[in-house]
Amino acid sequence: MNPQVISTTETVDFVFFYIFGISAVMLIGIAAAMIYFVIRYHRKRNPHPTSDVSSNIPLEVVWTLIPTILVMGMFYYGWAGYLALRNVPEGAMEVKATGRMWSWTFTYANGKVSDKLFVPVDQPVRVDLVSEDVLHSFFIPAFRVKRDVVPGMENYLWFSAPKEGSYDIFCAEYCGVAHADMITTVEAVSRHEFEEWIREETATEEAEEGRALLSQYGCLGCHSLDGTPGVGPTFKDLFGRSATVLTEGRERTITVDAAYLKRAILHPAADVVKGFQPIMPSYQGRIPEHDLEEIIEYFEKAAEPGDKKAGAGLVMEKGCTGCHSTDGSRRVGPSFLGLFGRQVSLVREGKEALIEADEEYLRRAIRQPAADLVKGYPPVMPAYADLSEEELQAIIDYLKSLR
Ligand code: HEC
Ligand code: HEC
Ligand SMILES: [Cu+2]
Repeated sequence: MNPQVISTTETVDFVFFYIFGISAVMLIGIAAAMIYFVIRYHRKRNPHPTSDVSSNIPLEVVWTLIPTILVMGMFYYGWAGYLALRNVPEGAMEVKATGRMWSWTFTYANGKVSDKLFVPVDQPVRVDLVSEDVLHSFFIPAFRVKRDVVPGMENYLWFSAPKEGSYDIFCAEYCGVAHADMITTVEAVSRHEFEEWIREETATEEAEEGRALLSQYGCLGCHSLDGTPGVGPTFKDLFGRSATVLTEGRERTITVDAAYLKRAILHPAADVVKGFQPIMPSYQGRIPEHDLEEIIEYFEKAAEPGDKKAGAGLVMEKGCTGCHSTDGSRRVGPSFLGLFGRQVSLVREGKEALIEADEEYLRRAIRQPAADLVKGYPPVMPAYADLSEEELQAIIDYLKSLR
């Protein structure tokens, strides 16, 4: 059996139907013979035992040989199938699956992390299985693969998705109260789509490109990024701020949005920011549409605090979303939605207390979850002592943004 050609689904299904088929034939054959004998040799028909057969060598050889061949056949196909499941085809893509109470995350070769397993179709994928806490089991029913995920042990499985689509992934080893929530999917997409997805830039890379364009077009000679005054207004906190501009000699107040930015870059003389000289050159015809869009996007993105974006990624990577929803629904833990500033009933050293969820409280709830317990919830949150200070801050900023 060549695992390059035969998928895990075909391998397992073949062995299953082979053994099932033999079992069915045996069941029917034995039951039929038994019923026939019961009737044929019923005492009423044969009041006196007549047979005195003591042995029949050919018969004994037949009933030993046939079952032996059948059972060895089951063994052969079972073993060949097992090898096919354990021998990962050459050129398989490697992904690390991390299981924890109660979520899965996937880490790809380039460092990208996701909560669904993205794979190209017809590509063998080797999944290395890692547990951060207890025993889990990684199970993709559609591909007939299931393997325990054991803390401290290296384990793996492989599969190849034959068609584009979404295939369930379960945890198949009871691992605590929210075990049933350890569900995610394999997202099998075309190779082209996968390449795009895996290369999708992180926020930092996008920001770097935006800055590179600003420098390429010479904008940074007159505009600063960090708030220092220059010939032109600073780009710091540009998007969304209000500015007083002179339009045809008349003063008006505008809010910086995409349309305004476009006008400011292509026709700087149309609106001149108050307090500045009208010396900005027009970039009409000098910036390709594509670059212009990217610059505007850069300004838009720069308006969102970077920590918020990083925080959203972190709560997925660290597995917080396995226990906390961001949409207000109750999971194992309270929802993150509207948490900041909420009144929280706590059990602290056995006594109840009502406090407001401020930054200090969030920090403690993440670093030392056992210190204060939110009333009505089990004490199952792990302590995240290894989060760096920046990571913690990014998570807190993100939580604050979930109003
Ligand atoms: C020669 C200096 C100079 C260069 C080069 C320059 N600008 Fe300007 N820019 C200015 C000045 C001065 C103003 C304020 C007067 C005005 O509105 O025209 C301004 C205004 C702006 C504004 C409006 C800002 C606000 O606060 O409302 C935007 C946006 C802007 N520039 C973007 C750019 C971009 C993008 C580039 C590069 C593609 C660029 N500028 C290149 C001098 C410059
Ligand atoms: C294993 C499930 C689990 C995981 C994983 C988990 N938590 Fe929790 N968390 C809980 C439970 C249960 C509570 C409520 C009981 C308590 O206070 O410990 C809670 C409480 C909290 C609270 C206080 C909530 C409130 O309403 O006052 C915060 C904040 C919090 N978690 C943040 C996090 C962050 C951030 C992460 C990821 C770094 C995380 N949690 C991971 C289960 C979890
Ligand atoms: Cu599990």
